[in-house]
Amino acid sequence: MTRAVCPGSFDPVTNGHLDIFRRASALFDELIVATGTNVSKSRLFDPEDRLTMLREACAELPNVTVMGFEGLIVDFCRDVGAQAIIKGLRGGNDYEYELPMAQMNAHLTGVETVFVPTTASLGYVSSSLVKEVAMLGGDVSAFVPTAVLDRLNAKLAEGS
Ligand code: COD
Repeated sequence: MTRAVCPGSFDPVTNGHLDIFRRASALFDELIVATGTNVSKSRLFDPEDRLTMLREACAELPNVTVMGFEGLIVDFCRDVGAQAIIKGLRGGNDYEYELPMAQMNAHLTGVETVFVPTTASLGYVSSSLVKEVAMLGGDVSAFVPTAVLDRLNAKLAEGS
């Protein structure tokens, strides 16, 4: 049984993330999408909302489960018996950011990181840009699943 974990903030999950889930889930028997906290980023959605949106977005992917995690990702991988961490790469900046984390995680427990290149048409999509464009009144419907769009609009309406 091969099992991988795809971790992220997913604040919120985008079509770029979903594309990585779909493609990575074809490579492993089971894929666990794990939402955690990136301490260097401020967040819009609380962990429960991010979990709900991820579960709705992944409902059609039969071998994907969604979980939350706290603490080190390597400890979570050990707890769930995952052999690999999946990370999507959009370009050089992602690589520079992800490579030392992959090396640190390998050093800590030996878990391998598998990099999946973005689909070219989704390479410019990020949670941060989606939030910024939506906050300033732009249309982000092409970049997020419907479940996210509704919550994003509701969240922004709360703040206005
Ligand atoms: N196409 C392809 N991939 C994409 C796209 C896209 N359009 N958009 C984003 N991605 C990829 C990102 O490159 C990343 O690999 C993944 O999707 C998740 O992205 P985000 O932005 O939701 O998540 P991050 O980068 O904020 O998540 C960081 C973690 C929470 C995974 C990280 O901070 C972590 O592991 N924290 C736990 C604490 C820990 O173990 N720290 C030590 C690490 S060595």
